[in-house]
Amino acid sequence: MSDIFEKAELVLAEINAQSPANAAELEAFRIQYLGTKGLIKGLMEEMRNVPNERKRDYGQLMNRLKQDAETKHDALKEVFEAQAQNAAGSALDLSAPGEPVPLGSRHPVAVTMNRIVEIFTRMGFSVADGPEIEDDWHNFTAMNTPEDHPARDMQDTFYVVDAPGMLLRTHTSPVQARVMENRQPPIRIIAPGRVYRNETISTRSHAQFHQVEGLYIDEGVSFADLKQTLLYFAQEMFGATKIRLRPSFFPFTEPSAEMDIWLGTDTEKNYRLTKGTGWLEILGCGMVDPQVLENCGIDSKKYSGFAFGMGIERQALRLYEIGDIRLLFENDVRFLRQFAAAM
Ligand code: 2NL
Repeated sequence: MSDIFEKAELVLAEINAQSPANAAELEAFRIQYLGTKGLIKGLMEEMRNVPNERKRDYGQLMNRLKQDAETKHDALKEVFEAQAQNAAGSALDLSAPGEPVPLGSRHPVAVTMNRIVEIFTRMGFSVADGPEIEDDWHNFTAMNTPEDHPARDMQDTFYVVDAPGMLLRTHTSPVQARVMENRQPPIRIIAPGRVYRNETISTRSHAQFHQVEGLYIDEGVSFADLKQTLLYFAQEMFGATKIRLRPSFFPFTEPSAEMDIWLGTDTEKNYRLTKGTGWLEILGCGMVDPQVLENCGIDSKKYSGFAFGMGIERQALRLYEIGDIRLLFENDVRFLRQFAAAM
């Protein structure tokens, strides 16, 4: 009886040695081994001649034969089908010219904001972010602008009807207030973002614009640190060689100043831009009022700091010589496309 086992073993070895090279050879393989008149079927029929005590072993051998043949067949079938599909695909003309993908461009306000952010991050500032819908405390009160303060008139905003005390932030200071509340100095952050004003009084002004504010708090931070930091910024951003600080007022800084950069009057453009003075106003700044530090949980006896803020739209107009601020918000692609080269 062992000759039937031998024969089956031989067929098994044969199956494993086969490697059909294409679909036709694979079909021949299937008919030869797995077909209804195939070798495996024939071997199965021999089962009745196998003695009872060896039927189990024979059955197992049959299972292996069937499994090996089927596994090989199914795997190769997949390969040949994929090959056939690829061959059909090559009817595509791969040398045909591609369809151009229209590239967008960054908005000039975003480009300007990124440049400002990049200069300050180089000096070790990190970027802070926060909500645009703020509460009264972070936007006004913590910033030394209580309910009856006249500065609130200049920063009138939009209020959330259903949530008393909630409003659209008028500057990014509340972002910095939140950072101060949450960690101790040294703090060196810039807060870029969108801010809002209710300026329905004048149709020429805008209810929405962008701002970058900066804050540096540590032991012994002085007005000299403010001057040198902002001079470096003026050099990097505008190639300016000189800055000028004029006394000013903000509720959240003391002393406060407006910073001008020196452009000179050599070119007609600079003459016009500086109204014949050679100086151009860029930003507001000052030493953080000790009361603001205390409001945000920072010991004003131990720490001091400086802060500054600037509107982005104005700087973008200057940087790209755009004549009218409204162009920035009309979203006319013929205008916006011109900044595709800027980053
Ligand atoms: C401007 C002037 C300024 C600040 C913003 C500030 C923030 C904190 C504390 C103290 Cl958390 N000050 N910000 C200071 C001075 C000026 O902005 O003209 N912005 C458009």
